[in-house]
Amino acid sequence: MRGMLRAAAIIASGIWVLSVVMGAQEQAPNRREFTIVAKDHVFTPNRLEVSQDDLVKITLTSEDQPTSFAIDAYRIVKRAAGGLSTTFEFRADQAGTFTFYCNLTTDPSCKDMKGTLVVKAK
Ligand SMILES: [Cu+2]
Repeated sequence: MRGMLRAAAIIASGIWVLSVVMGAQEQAPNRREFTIVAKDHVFTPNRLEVSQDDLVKITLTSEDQPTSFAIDAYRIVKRAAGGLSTTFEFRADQAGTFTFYCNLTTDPSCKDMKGTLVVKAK
């Protein structure tokens, strides 16, 4: 009797593990890629729309001055040197509308470099 219960428990836990693994596969993250060009103190595009939990890959390309891409709520600050690119990824786990901006202070126009990230709730 005890052995049968144990066998049943093992089978049940096996089914549980299988369902967790299959569930994880179903929830494989959506990947989104964007290239943002910074030129003349403007980000192009200046609006990104993704869904919550998307894996977002951004390539930030400076076409003139050094620039950066910062989103406070996501604790992201990435720099691209003048004429160069930087690539980074993050999971858009917080829904909402966020401002991304250049946090450099070397040029007064940097404070006008802004865009919007929209993360649609699941
Ligand atoms: Cu700037």
